[in-house]
Amino acid sequence: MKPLYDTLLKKIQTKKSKIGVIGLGYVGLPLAMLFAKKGFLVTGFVRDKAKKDMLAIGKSYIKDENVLKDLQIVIENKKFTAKVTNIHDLKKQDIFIVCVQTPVFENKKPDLRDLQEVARQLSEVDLTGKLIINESTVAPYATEEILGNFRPSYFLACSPERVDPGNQKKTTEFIPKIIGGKDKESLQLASVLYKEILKNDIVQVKSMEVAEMAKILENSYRAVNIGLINEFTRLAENCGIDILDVISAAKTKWTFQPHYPSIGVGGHCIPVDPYYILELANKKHVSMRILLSGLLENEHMPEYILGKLLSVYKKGMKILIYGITYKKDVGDLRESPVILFGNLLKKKKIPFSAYDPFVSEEDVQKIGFIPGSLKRTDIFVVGSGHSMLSNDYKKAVGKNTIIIDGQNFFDKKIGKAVFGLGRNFL
Ligand code: SAJ
Repeated sequence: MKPLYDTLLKKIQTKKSKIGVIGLGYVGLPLAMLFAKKGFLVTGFVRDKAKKDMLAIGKSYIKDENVLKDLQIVIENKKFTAKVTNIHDLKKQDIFIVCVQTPVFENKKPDLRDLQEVARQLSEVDLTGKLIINESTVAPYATEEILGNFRPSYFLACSPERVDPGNQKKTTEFIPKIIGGKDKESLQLASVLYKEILKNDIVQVKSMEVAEMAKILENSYRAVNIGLINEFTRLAENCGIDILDVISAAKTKWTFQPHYPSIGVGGHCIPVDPYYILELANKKHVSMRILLSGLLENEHMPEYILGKLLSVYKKGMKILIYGITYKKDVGDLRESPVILFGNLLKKKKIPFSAYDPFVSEEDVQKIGFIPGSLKRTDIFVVGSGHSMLSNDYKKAVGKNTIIIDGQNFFDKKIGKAVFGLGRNFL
């Protein structure tokens, strides 16, 4: 493998290596931009022709200022092309960075279809001397199982994505990069490649499995700690103790990392990735009760908020849900707990409308909700704590409006009363 290694290493060091980024979502697109901005020739592969066409004219479907800016640069310098995935263009690449989604099915089992489809496509490419890097989140051993059986000699590494969507400060280039290799050469090649674009540490680990497990540990840690605070919130509420006072007191200890209660845990990572490790634990007959209870606690939060609403709701009252995305100031609906909450209302045949400054009326309709507007309402539900809410609420909240604050956005009484999580202002 040495000559193949030397050839690819040289190509990387002279920026002659052609990079194919497979999957151009929140992870793949910013990454493709970084490599293209650095002078590498990058081809971004998507399944959807509409996305390819948008990118070709410098328009981005990812609402991220940095990406939009970079897209103009890399189109001008002709370092980036978007393609609908095809074998002909895949064959031209020296390096493949796989950034496809790895969701779960309704039954919470891992859905690896996109990754398996990539493996099928790559099996038609002569991979001799090429490098594959898996950035998609998977359980330990999945990278090897799905991408490790091609012939003949190629290089394989795993470097799970750690993007924080919407975080304009900790963007891709500033996030420490964990890398595990199938062998020493693969690890070295991937490290040299990422060093070309990243401003933060490269964290080399002993194996791809360490990298795979570290990513899921990160997310599981967050899920369980959010679950713990949600559990404390239910008790605090029962005791008439303000949970935010408790958290701000606890966080004076350096060993306590604060997490906050909310209407629920959404996004493509925290509520999803831990199920990948639970699947592996099941196979290995290892019980992981703490992790599972944390996930279930979080999944219960939309119902908990519903209970609050039902305690004040009277037939005929107008309900407006403000914010349906999974996270503040991010226009992403994936696994949004607010959508779960809205569907609970629908199941009870309680009419409501939904408004989100980051979501078009058409997209609100697409998820089966009635688009709302910032007009006086009887019940105002805070679904996502968007910054714009500090102004927007004034148009919808009158002196008799009851607020169900699913994000503890308000810290004083407004309208008739505020029912928050572990705190009320009556
Ligand atoms: N949430 C709470 N309480 C909290 C924190 C979050 O209820 O204390 C809820 C949020 O409302 C949201 C969900 O959890 O619905 C996820 O929140 P998040 O801030 O973790 O948002 P993500 O999914 O964008 O987090 C990403 C994750 N990155 C990857 O998995 C690659 C996560 O691991 C990171 O910790 C996070 O970015 C980050 O802060 O970097």
